[in-house]
This record gives sequence, C-alpha cells and structure tokens, in this order.
Amino acid sequence: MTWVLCLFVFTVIILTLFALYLILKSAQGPQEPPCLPTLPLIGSLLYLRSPHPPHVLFKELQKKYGQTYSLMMGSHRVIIINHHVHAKEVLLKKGKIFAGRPRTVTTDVLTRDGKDIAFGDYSATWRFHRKIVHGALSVFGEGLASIERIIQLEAQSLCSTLSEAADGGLALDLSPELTRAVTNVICCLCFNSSYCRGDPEFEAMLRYSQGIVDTVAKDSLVDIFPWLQIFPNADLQLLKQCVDIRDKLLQKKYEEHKADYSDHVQRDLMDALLRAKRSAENNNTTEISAESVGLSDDHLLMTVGDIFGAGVETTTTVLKWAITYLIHHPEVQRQIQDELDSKVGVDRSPQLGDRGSLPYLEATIREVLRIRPVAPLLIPHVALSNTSIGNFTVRKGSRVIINLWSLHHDEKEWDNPEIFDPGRFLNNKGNGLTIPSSSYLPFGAGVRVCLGEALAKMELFLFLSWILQRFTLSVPSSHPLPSLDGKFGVVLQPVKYIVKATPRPGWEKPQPQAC
Ligand code: STR
Repeated sequence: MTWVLCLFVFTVIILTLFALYLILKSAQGPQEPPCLPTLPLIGSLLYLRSPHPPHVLFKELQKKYGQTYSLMMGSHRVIIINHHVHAKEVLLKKGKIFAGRPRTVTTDVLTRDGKDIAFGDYSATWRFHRKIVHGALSVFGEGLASIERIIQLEAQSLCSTLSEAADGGLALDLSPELTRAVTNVICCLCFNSSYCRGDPEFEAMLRYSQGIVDTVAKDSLVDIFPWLQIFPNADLQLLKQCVDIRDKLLQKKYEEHKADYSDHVQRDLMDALLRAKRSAENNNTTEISAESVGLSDDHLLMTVGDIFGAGVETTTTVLKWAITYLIHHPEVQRQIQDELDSKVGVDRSPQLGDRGSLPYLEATIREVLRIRPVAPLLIPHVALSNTSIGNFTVRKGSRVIINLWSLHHDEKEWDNPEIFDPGRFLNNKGNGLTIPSSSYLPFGAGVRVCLGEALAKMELFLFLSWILQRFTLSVPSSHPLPSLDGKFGVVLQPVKYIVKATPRPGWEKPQPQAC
C-alpha cells in the first residue's frame, strides 16, 4: 500500500514540476531559434564540417534543428532560414529591419569598406546610391530596343564562334565564349565599348573575375576570424591582386568618361551615374544631395564594379547551367527547338517580342533558376534592431542567411525537386506560364532584390533562343555527361567541360563575325 502511495506522490511531484517548467517557459516569452552546439571562440565551427557545400549541409541540418535555427560563426550569431514563410518575413515584411549587411574582411577589400550596393550596409547613403543606380538602369531599360540590339549582336558573334568550331569538327569549352558575350553586353551598357576574341584586356578581366569569385564572401576563416589577417593568406593575397587589376581598369574607364562627359549626351550607364551625382551635387534645393550623403567617386566606381561583376558572373553562370541541363536532357532541348521552329521558323532570328510565344523556353529558364540558384545562400542579411522571425526572437546584429537552396528543393513545395522538369512551370494546357509554389525567389526579394533581373531575363532568353535555333548541344561521344554538382563560392558555378555544337538543318553556313 505504501509503495502505491509513494508512486502517487512521486508522479504528482513530477507532473507539478513539469507544469511549472512549462509555465516558466511560456512566461519567458518567445525563444531564440534552436542553436547548434557552440564552443568558446570558435562557435559552432566543429559541427559544420561536412563533405557537402554549405547550402546542402544547412538543408540537412533542418532535420535535427527545424526549419529555422541558429549557429555561431566565431562570435557572430547566424540564423539560417530554410522555409519560404520565414524567408519572406525577413525579405519583405521586415525588409528594412533586416536590410543590414555584415562587414567582412574579403568584402571590405572588394568594395573599399562597403561603398557598393550589394555588400554595403543599409544607410542614407546606401538608399540614395541605390536609387541613382535604379534610375540609371531603368533609363536603359526603357531603351529596350537598343539593349535588344546589343544582345543580338553578341548572340550572333557567339553563334559564329560555335559555327567555326563545328566546321573544324571541334568541341569547345563554352565558358569563355559565354563570358565574352555577356561581358560585352555589360561593357556596352556601362562603358559603351566591347571586346573582340583574344583582347588582352578581356583575358585579364576573365582572370581577375574568376579570382574574385573564388575568394570573396564564402565565409572563409578570415571572414569569421578577422585577426587571421595577420598571417600570410594565399586567398586574401589573390583577392587583393585581382581587385587591384579590376580597380585600375575601372579607374581608367572612369577618367575617360569624366574627360569627355557632356550634360547633353548620355552614352552609357557611367554617364547616367555621373550625371545623377553631379546634378545632386549642384542641386542645393533637394533634401538629400550627393555631398550630404557622402556619395564619393569611390561609391560610383564600386557600384560600376558591382554592376559589372554581378552582370557578368550571374548571367554567365545561369547560361552554363542551362546548357549543362540541356545536355543532360536532350528531350527538353528538342522540345524548345520544336517550339522555336513552329513560332519563329528559320527565316529570322528570335527577338524579345517572341517571349510570349515561347513558353516552354521561358519555363526551362525558370526551372534552371530553381534547380541551380546562382547564389544558393543569397548574401547574408543583418538585423538592424531587436526583432523576431515567426515566434523566435532575434537580437540586433544577428546575421540572417536565407537558404534559397532549401526553398527551391523543398519536397513539400515541389514534386521531385531534384528532377529537372520545365513542365512544372507550365499551366495545365501547356501553353502558358505559372509559378507553382511560393517557395521560389531566384532574384531574392524586397529592399535588396536584384537590380538586374530584367536585363538578365532578356539575355537568357535571347542567347538561349539564338543558340538552340541554330545548334544542338551535346558532349563529344567518348565524354561523360558534365557534373551537376557545381563549385560553391559567392556564385554556384558548374565545373568546366567541353561541348559539341551540331548545326541544325538550314543553319550549316557560318555567319559573319560581328566583332
Ligand atoms: C563577382 C566577381 C566580381 O568581379 C565582382 C563581384 C561584385 C558583385 C557580386 C559578384 C562579384 C558575384 C555575384 C553577386 C554580385 C552582387 C550580387 C550578386 C554576389 C563578387 C549575387 O547576389 C548573386
């Protein structure tokens, strides 16, 4: 009898304690997101060792810690978001609160301490700066016809290179060819100039750009522990060399533009930026002027560096992924070509006006951007004040990483997310486009949304339609299919391989070089 009483008393005590715990917990209010184990100084670093790239590891870690969790990178708290509801809260609903950027050693080297748009912290200067760039880009957006012409000329030159290679029975690495085409579009927009094949300045640009992509903003140790700078660091040294070369080139273009600048003609984006800066400087009546917000020459140069770097690396990377997936899926390639044959034919080349009548190609572009997002972790955000995400509290200064990879590969949102299927972006009839899930943000969203989305979409459409109208792409018969894994960095790039371009009937003749 006594033991039954004992058991009863014991159970009552346990239940009371448990109830007390629950009451106390709820009285404490919302909690911070669950955190990975953390050690002094190094934070959660030991628990982040993995053979997988960070976006894949962060997706995996959801299984143990939930969709939103945190970890410590050295002394910095980092919150990882893997679901679209929280991602949209950060980017859209609380966009301004989360509009900050962390300062890191590598991005400071690249951007003269954050004087650019992509990595610069949120401030009055930043807002003014972004407004100017947005305005300048839209002015060029309005001149759609001329952008279209510029892209078409580059597409033509690219197709000539493919024809020559096909004539000589050669397979070639498309990466430098695509980079040249995309670089020339940006060069034309920014500086009203372009490069021919083999131009030494262009070759230098290819090298420095790859050097930057390989070394900047990939949460390398020196970005986590800035004091490591005192030790020799090959990556940081390479980055500094590449940035030096880039800066000399940008400076040269800037000086040339300043020398023959006129208020009456606007040749390119650099002129547009110069004009906006000068008119803000001269205009004492506006509340904000370039002077008062400190928009220096450095800001202008770093912005052009951003537009240039972002414009080249992102679009080239998407084109490379598109071609990689098309080689893996000849049936998709064939379907795009059938669509091109029936809607455009062989008597003329595709133009932007055809976008509405080529839904399968557009769906393919969307699917490429889903399955291999250019920046799978976007660029980290920082909370500018104490706030919350869902039911979790977030302290001011916390870094927030949106794992776009998780959003785009969420099994609850996408059927077989690992499978490349452009059809998922088509309506039931197969003749119109849809976005089947809210878990899709290839260009980010909100205050920091990509400024080049419209330009990128035009380029992707024109380059791919021109190539596929004229060629069928494959790997040479003895070669394995290209890897779909990619190399993680500030952008997720496919690895190098060679491509055989077989001219389609009616397109065997090489066309004149545009350059
Ligand atoms: C690429 C290499 C280079 O020369 C300059 C830049 C600066 C802007 C970066 C760009 C980089 C990589 C892609 C970024 C872009 C700003 C926005 C874009 C990070 C490092 C993305 O968010 C994908």
